[in-house]
Amino acid sequence: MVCCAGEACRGDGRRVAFDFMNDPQTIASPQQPYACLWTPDAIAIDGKVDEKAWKRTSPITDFYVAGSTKRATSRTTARLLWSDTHLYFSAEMEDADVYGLHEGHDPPFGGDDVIELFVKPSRTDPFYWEFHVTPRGATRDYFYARRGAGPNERWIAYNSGMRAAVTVDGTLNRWEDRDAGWIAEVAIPWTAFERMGGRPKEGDAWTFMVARYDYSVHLEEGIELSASSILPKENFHLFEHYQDMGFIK
Ligand SMILES: [Ca+2]
Ligand SMILES: [Ca+2]
Repeated sequence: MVCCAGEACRGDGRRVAFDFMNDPQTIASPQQPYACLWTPDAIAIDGKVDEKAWKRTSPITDFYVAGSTKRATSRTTARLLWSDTHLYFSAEMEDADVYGLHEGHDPPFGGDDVIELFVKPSRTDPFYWEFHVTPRGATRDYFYARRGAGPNERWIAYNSGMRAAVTVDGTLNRWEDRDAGWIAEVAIPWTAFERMGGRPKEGDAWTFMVARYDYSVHLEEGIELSASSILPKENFHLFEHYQDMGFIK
């Protein structure tokens, strides 16, 4: 069956209409909305995407080189889930050269492999969020009150309370060999989104995009930027192109 913009298909084939937050004139993404499934079970944040709840989700596997319509070379499988307490995010990434130097929370940005989740609850309200995880387990979180209103340093001061765990299948920071990849598993408490009302209601629709920097000696250019939306430029802040996601119970 085909779902229209503003609807999501559930596993059982039912359509669920979304309530776009005070925003009837949504700039519709060409992508079908992602159905973000609810889970009553706690997710163990251990870098393993083996919970039953993860297996029930629909995987996000279409990733494009940023600024083009070309499919990404480095494959990514991302998933989203929600519960009463958290938004959960996971990404399983193929990566032949897993690399990351930074550690801890909110280290300076730059130079590491990184998986990024952008979340924008409304297409008309300017607020949006960005969450990072690197293969070394470094995390960053940003809240932007408005795009362009100052550098990232201004917005990284925000703390979401995110938790993340990573597993690496290969050898971190050893470029001479060939790695299989890495996995990031993330829990973001709904309090992180208090400025937009916190936890959504069933049937609400937000927007999101998953993005990635892959540095690799095995890639022709040495680096690949990819995203779960097609972006007209190499800029992950082009939120007009984020995908709708509906919160489904
Ligand atoms: Ca887990
Ligand atoms: Ca890499």
